[in-house]
Amino acid sequence: MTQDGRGRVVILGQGYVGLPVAMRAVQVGFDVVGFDVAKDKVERLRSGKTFIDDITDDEIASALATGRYTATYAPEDLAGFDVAVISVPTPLRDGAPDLSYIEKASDTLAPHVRPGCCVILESTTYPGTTEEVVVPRLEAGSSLRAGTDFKVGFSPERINPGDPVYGLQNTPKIVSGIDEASLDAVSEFFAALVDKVVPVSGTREAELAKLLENTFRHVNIALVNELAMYCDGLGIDVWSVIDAAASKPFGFMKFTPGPGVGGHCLPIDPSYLSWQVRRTLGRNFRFVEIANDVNDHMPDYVVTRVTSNLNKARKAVNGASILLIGLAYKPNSGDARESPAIAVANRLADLGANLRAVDPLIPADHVPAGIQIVEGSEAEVTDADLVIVLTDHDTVDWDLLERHAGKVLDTRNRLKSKDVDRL
Ligand code: SAJ
Repeated sequence: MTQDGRGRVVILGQGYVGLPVAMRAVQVGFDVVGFDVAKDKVERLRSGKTFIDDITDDEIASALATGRYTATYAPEDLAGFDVAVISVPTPLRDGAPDLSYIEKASDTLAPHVRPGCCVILESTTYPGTTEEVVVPRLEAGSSLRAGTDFKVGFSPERINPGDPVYGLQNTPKIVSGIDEASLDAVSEFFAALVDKVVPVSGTREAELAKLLENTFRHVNIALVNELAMYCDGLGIDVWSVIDAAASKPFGFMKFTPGPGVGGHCLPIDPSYLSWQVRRTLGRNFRFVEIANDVNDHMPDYVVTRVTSNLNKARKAVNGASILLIGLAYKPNSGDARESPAIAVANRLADLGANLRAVDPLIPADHVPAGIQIVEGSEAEVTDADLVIVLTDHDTVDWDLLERHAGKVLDTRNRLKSKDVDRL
């Protein structure tokens, strides 16, 4: 126990979820071990260097300076913990949940589980994972009984990278346990870190609440994406329709069409839910299936709009000089994971287009081969046969594009000129 008795916390996974939890736990007085299997990440942390947008070098250096933050890739450093938090990736593999990271983390942690400790899973996963996957591994590796000897719970992450308003501390935190004592332990831990905890009745309810949050977004984005395709055929301005509907102060939440759905959450989380329903009940979760179909189709739809746009100028996609504005999956982020903009770029490259892209945020190693990153200069815009707005970073010179709106396909409704072609 540390001098103020907060206790010893180990956090498995020091990425965009685990690192903010580690930093906050140090801030409030815990003795924290940040464990990650990526040795390069651990070395960077040990040298006080960040690798995620939301945590600065200074925050890491301050944590190190307290003497209560240790970054490590050595499993033996997990020994003696009071609270363990598992914040590791849960990707899809061939359309099915890949729990290998959770399994590995549970097996690594298990030998260090001791009487009275508490293990909390944060990774987004399907209902049942905590009790059917994590608990058995912790019990097997420790010869202790969950509930009787140690506590276990689930508390979904709600870290929103780059969000200027909501961070770990001011976002309500759902907490759950395999039993009352576990719920109390999980609740007590996170109550020390965040402004508001939200206890729920069981770990499955907490696991499913997280999936509902993001499935809700995925389905509603698909709704407006499908509406956009039909509005184009009907000659109706879908953006005006959505803005008008959004004037309703209740019973409506605004979502906007785009080139598809990217990121580390929406393309993945809903499929964890539909996979669980299919595996357990043999049923298709139709809303998720339809949303996946619609959102996955948007890059193809954008390419059909590019083709018809060039055809009006009697040009083919093959050989056309196309300037892409934005490659990341969402504005003001450099994250390219599952980016629909890159899906569009790859399709256009396959059709023989000459592609250049303006994206000051995306790391060079995330730019697909064959696409040249350029400055958004006047020359680049005037030389292009077509400019496509795919991700509307604030740093783009939008006035310049307004002046050349006649050659722009805007998938984000960022330009206001009547000459622009928009989804
Ligand atoms: N998108 C649209 N239309 C919309 C909203 C989003 O096409 O109306 C696209 C985005 O361009 C992006 C994708 O969907 O490609 C996902 O966008 P997102 O705004 O959902 O951002 P994410 O993927 O970073 O989602 C995260 C989630 N946060 C967590 O899971 C902790 C989500 O719950 C948040 O609501 C979201 O951030 C947010 O609000 O920024």
